[in-house]
Amino acid sequence: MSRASPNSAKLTSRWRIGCNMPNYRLSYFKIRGRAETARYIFAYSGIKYEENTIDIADWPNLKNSLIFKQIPVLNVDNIIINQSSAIARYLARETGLAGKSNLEQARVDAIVDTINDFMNMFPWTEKNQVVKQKIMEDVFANNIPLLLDGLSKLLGDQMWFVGDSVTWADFHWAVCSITLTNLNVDTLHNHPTLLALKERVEALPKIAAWIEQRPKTPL
Ligand SMILES: N[C@@H](CCC(=O)N[C@@H](CS)C(=O)NCC(=O)O)C(=O)O
Repeated sequence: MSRASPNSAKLTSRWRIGCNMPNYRLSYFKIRGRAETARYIFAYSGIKYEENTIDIADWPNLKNSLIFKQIPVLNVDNIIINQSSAIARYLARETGLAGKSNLEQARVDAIVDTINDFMNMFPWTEKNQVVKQKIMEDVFANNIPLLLDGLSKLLGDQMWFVGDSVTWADFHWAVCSITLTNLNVDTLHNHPTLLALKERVEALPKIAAWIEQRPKTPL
């Protein structure tokens, strides 16, 4: 991969002086899933990385080699980082998207963790389709309204969830809300400000370019 300088004004000093840029390799399946927020950060900041798409046939071999047997993992100059939130948070800190103070960062983290709590309620790996459908409907009826009402309150009439500029919490919401609306087209009907935030993120030119070029997958 070429090692072009990242072009966001918010990058940390290491990036601004353009030296010692790590080699990044992101390993995940060919889905948005738990890697997409990190991909948005890469796209927005212009940092080059290698996308290591894991074919399902190759997964058992790679799985054996991983300490915690799960992906995504991010290889940073041969150091392996697991956990999608840790990966995205690290990239966000590196690129000025984590929040501008410790307090802002705590608010950003709380939003991401809350979204994840709710996304993890869905029975993603349930094999029985009847059971799966039943639980999905249950989560949409009984849990997702709490998430959406809460996020709407936090957003209020602001442009972004935290502070006066975009953070990875906004990216994470934009990513997860695609999955929510794919599962249930009515999800955002009563939450226009959350829909507008998703669209604001997707209209950022570098995010729009990434969305245009990424593989079209259901998840
Ligand atoms: N908490 C972890 C969960 C990772 C996870 O569940 N990964 C799934 C794919 S989304 C996986 O590796 N599944 C394959 C398997 O467990 O064999 C994270 O957020 O990274």
